[in-house]
Amino acid sequence: MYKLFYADHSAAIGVRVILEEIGAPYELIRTEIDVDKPRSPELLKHNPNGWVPVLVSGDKSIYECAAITIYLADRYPQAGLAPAFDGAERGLYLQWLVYFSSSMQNAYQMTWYWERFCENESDQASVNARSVTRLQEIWGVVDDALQGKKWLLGDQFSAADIYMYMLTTWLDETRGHPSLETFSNVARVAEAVHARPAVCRVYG
Ligand SMILES: N[C@@H](CCC(=O)N[C@@H](CS)C(=O)NCC(=O)O)C(=O)O
Repeated sequence: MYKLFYADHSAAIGVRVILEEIGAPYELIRTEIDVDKPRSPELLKHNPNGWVPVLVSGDKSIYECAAITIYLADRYPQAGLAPAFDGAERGLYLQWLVYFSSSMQNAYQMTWYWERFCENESDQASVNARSVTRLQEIWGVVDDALQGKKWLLGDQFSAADIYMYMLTTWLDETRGHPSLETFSNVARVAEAVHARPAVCRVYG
């Protein structure tokens, strides 16, 4: 039985979808992640950064959404969420997961956690504005790459599509973010991911 440190709408939701896809039993540990609230000692024991997701398996735990995704998809190859180690699209699969977890998530963090990107509160507007332009640039790269493709890896669905779907749900026009419809290829793939039973069970 896996345990997943979890908060609604957070990066932990993508890992939850992966667990649903592979059909592994898991327990959610609902976790406080508000910037102004203290972190539980239990969370800090597994992740000193104080963020989710953290996946606990026996006496081992892992944090970082992309790392957990790679770990689970490789551990359950029958779920068909990752190209094999020697598969033609293995490199592209890893590329997208790392790009999402580094460039894309950082661009979002500049909206939600702007104080981590500047010394002075007076710079908040500048950091937030750069978050918006980075999201435009990065989603534009993803959208171009999806031109003429069914999924990120072409004909093969993978955990990278699930990760991408999660990231689309964070676009928030009230924060000035571009709308999902701006990126028609991304919107098309996101709709197809949303139709999967495992995604419906988690997102409703
Ligand atoms: N790089 C980490 C980032 C995870 C992350 O930003 N989690 C957010 C929720 S989406 C969180 O727990 N934030 C609380 C905090 O950073 O203090 C990952 O990909 O797992």
